[in-house]
Amino acid sequence: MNVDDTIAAIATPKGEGGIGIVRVSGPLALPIASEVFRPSRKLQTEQLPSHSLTHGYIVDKSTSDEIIDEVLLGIMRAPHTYTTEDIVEFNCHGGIVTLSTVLDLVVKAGGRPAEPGEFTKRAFLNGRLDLAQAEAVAELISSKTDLSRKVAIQALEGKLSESINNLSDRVASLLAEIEASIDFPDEDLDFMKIEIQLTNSREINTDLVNLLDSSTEGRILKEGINVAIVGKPNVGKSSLFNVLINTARAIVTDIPGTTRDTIDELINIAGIPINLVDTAGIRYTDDPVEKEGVQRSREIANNVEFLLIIFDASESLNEDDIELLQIANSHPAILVLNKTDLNRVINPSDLINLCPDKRVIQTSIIQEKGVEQLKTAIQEELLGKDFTFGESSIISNVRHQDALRQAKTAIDNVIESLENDMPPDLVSVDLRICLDALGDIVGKTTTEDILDRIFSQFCVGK
Ligand SMILES: Nc1nc2c(ncn2[C@@H]2O[C@H](COP(=O)(O)OP(=O)(O)OP(=O)(O)O)[C@@H](O)[C@H]2O)c(=O)[nH]1
Ligand SMILES: [Mg+2]
Repeated sequence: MNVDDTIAAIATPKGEGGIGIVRVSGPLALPIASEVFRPSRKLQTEQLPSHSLTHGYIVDKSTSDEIIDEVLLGIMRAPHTYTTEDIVEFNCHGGIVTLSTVLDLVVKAGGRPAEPGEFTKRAFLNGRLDLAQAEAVAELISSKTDLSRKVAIQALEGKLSESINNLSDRVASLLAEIEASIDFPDEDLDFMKIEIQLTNSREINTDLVNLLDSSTEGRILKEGINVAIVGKPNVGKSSLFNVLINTARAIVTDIPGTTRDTIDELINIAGIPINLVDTAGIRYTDDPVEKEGVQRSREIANNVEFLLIIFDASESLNEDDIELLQIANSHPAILVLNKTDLNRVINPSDLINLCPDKRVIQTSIIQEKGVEQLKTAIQEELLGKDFTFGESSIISNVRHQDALRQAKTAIDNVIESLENDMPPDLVSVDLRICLDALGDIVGKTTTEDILDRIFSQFCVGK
């Protein structure tokens, strides 16, 4: 990729807005500004100080200085900028026609339309951000809850890279030691030395495992999770759906078989982005429309990542409930025992007898009782009881997770070789694999096509 030319893009969303920004980065940024911008005061663009805003106009010189927009010009001179290059930003009026016209003028004056993520890619190639930080920029932009924002900003600030670089340093010094013993084979291999190398390798392994462990929560926080409400008809599924999304969206009636199709809505429970799905009640039916709905519910019950399975406390369990309890036994789920305000026929123990590993939360959705306990239980089941967002890094990116797995396999092999007195050159091969895998995360060893794939997922203008 050429990093010597000057790139330009509309950096704000396409649509009407108070302001819209056209961003330009590269050696021609300032000459382009001189060409298309006319300050309202008698100033030369070249004289404007760095990191300043100046009022003026975008003018089209080809049509005798027609005014295109009234703008503020932001100037940021290299090297203290997002890309480390000269950057100018035109703060225009937000609106796609104006912004496109300004971008056209910038391109005519020597800019090239930027590819998705190209500004951030330059920040990476010019060494201002490492790859994990660059990826965190996209994660920050797409974060769906406050907690996922926290994970992203922590990575952008370099916390994750710090943990990875610390591990890399430890692997590198182990490698240096092992390579020294290859270079000087006559020296007696000190038994103590191998013990220390083993201890160090095991410590690296533990840290890799801890990072990998955080990826389950990290991925849920970043990508969210599908949670479906299932149960036989009339148990209160749609009522629970409405309470959790805080809107009377699903139709609730006392007629069993009310919900015929699935509906879903994105909600936030304790910082977890959840796509909540309401389903048709599962039962045997001859009605062709309901049958189709029940079929969908069964598919969802068997495929969705997490289930809230509802039972009616005022009715004894029937074979439809038994089918649901069997599904619960083989799926991540919470059992909800609803309608506890009515005459009670079943107790939590009746459910636990048939489904011993699952948690039962008792509710009366009509009285909004037990809903908070249910939310806490959902949070604990999805993130683990002890989850707190703290100092330690969280892995939220599949690419990082894969690289950490490779690093762990390699260090497992190192440990095995050291334990079995294998020759040091064999150990050093695995240590190099481990080092490269860690290097991939922060972009030290990442190939051009992987970089292209990563940055192509960004938005244009970032
Ligand atoms: N007494 C009592 N009634 C409830 C409770 N929760 C829901 N209901 C009532 O039960 C009936 C069925 O509720 P829905 O939410 O439509 O049940 P559903 O499981 O979605 O039913 P289908 O869509 O037919 O499968 C409605 O009349 C609700 O008002 C509760 O906790 N206590
Ligand atoms: Mg319903």
